[in-house]
Amino acid sequence: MNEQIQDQIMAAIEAAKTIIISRHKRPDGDAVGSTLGLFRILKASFPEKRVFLDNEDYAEYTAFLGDEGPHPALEDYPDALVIVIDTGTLERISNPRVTIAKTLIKIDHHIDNHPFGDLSWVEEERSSACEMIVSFFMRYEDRLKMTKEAAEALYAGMVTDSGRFRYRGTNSDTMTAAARLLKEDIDMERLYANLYMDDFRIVLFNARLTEKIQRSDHGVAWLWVSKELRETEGLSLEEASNVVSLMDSIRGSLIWLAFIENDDDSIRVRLRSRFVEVEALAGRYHGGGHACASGATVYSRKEAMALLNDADQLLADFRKEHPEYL
Ligand SMILES: [Mn+2]
Repeated sequence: MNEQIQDQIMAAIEAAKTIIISRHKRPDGDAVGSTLGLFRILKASFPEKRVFLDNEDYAEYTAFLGDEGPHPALEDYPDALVIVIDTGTLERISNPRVTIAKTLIKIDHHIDNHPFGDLSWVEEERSSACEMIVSFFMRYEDRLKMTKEAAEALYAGMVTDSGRFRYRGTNSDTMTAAARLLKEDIDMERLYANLYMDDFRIVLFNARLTEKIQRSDHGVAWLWVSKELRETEGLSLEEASNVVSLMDSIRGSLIWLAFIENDDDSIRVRLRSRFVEVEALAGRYHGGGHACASGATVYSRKEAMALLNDADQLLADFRKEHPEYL
């Protein structure tokens, strides 16, 4: 099934004159890496084709991966093949023009509650969308060209989405794909320095915020970042959202949540977990994602506390069944 879809995607790529690649809003390392990686592979493999990236936003912390090239014109769309990577729903795509494309392809590893596209290749168990792009490349290696710059972008996405190869979904396919990329002589020291260093002000902020972590009755760890706090600390939304990782190593806290007040009145919720799955919970609060890493949105403090309460109940139920998990 997946092989057949990949063959169809490869045929569509080979037939297209114009290819446009898009990803989700507020892109993470995987969204940037997978789109930039495929973009560079296709540019190197098919110099005669017009290949573009087209997105309305980008991520500061992956800017070191390099230039995304010029945007296509609106007139390019009706004849174009558009490939959307790492994006579960149409609404999350950082490019509203995708719907006027001649052909739309979805390549993704999020839970597929909202299918879209003329062709859709979704593997929910994959550790990253970048891993899918690399395995796609390896399947057609006789017809495609890898470059060092493409490999760097793809490796960055694999590393970040798998939590440096720690999260669920990391398996022998992941390592095979990573091993293939390492043949391209990636500068690993530079890559990790760019991905994982924090400014000193962020380190100090994290130290202060760590003291503010709260835990619910059954151990759900949570943090609240108000709009006011973001402003006094001079934090971007992206920086504020990263506080979720401060809670990822607390014994007994199998679920952890960060609430980040947006500029409007909505509140972004980042849900993370180990062993117990939180995707269905996120789904009840305008969200979704992966089994153990999801996002949601709530619109009041009250709704946020309802979500927290549901998470607490979920963890209580899970603990009854699985007291052995730490
Ligand atoms: Mn991803």
